[in-house]
Amino acid sequence: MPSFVSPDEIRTRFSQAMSAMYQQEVPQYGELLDLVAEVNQAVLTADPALAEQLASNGELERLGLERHGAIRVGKPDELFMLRRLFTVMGMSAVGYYDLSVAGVPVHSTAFRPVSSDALSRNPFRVFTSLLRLELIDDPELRERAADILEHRDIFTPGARRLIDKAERAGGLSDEEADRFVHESLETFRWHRSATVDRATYQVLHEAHRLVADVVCFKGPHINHLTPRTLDIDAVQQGMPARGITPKATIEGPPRRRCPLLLRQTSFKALEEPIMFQAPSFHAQTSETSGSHTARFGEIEARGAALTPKGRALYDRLLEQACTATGGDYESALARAFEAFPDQLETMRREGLAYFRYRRTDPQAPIDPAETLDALIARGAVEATPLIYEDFLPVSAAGIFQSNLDGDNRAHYTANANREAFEQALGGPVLDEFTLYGETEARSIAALACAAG
Ligand code: OOG
Ligand code: NI
Repeated sequence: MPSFVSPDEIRTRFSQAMSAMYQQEVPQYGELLDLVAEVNQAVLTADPALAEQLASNGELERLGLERHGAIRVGKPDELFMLRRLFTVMGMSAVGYYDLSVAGVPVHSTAFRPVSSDALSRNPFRVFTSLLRLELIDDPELRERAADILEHRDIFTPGARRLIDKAERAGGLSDEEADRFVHESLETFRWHRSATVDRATYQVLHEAHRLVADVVCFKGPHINHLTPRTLDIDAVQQGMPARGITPKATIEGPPRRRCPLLLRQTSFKALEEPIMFQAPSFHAQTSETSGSHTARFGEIEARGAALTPKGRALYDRLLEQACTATGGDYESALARAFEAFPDQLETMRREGLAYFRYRRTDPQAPIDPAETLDALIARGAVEATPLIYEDFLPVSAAGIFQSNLDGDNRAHYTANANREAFEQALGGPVLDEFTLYGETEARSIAALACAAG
């Protein structure tokens, strides 16, 4: 047997290489990392119990690692190839997100590790969006965009060869894995020169800023990376003092004793200099220098994964906060979420969140007749919430929107097209609820097994 590097290890090498590249490309992101590290350190110092808990779960060493990044691609076969590329790193497509409802002409999935083991080794995910050219009204422009995309290949020949190799052989050697990381990184790199002239960029930009971002460049530059923070409110407040402009509000649920799902915030995308291709003879201007706004930095804080019932309640309360009139958004959000139980045991008993069940003393016998609730009540079994590993469409739309001018908000009739997305992907996306449900069920099965 040849010895292969594990997909988890390849993912770790890849996310580290990506982080180094992005810090070089976007210095403000390095500044954000610095701030996050400072805030995390302050939280750990102030809360030794938390520090101990993170240390005992082996989470302390990984605290500074990126949790996710995002890219946007333009054509179905790019998404198809990405699925193959991410498979080499042990990442599968989980979830379907329709962002057309929020005026963003894309639909998306998250490539991420799936098993608890793989997630704990390295949780790196990539939120991946596919442009929906069919949502552009002007047929001529649509065709023009499709034609430009047709002429690009976002993957290097080396990356394609190594992906083939990994599929055929079932893995990559140490040296191949390094080359794979190096070659794959090229797909995510920023290119200062657009593949089109200024006039073309401008019409696409007018159709929608995202269309220009996806269509006019050689590749789908990574548009942000996101570390984990132990106090997202503190980082949000600390950004301006470091010359970083945060988006107006934190997306997701409010601050709570028992954190829910995902809270995230970002700094506004930077205006970066780019070069256009020389225009054709008839162009009105021959100016080739310009600027483009796409890349930013984000932070996240994760909490409990909710069941469909809990999620429905979350969605309803969020909607309530968004449509509330009078007062500021933060207080409306806090008020709305008073209706969501903020005690783990209540959340568990009401079936609002998923949990992992563990015996507190693996030696103590369990009576098979005893119910799970009784075991928990007498402290023989402990229930800890599963952490949410996915994304939230309303939050994602908020992150997208914070980087689009107010006037760039398009109105599409909501029309999810999961079928077309999965066809491009080359297979179905996994269902997040099923994954959490299975993890919970496995932990219960282990208890049943212990009880004979
Ligand atoms: C992706 C925005 C969504 C998140 O964390 O929800 C996102 C993008 O701007 O391409 O990254
Ligand atoms: Ni993000």
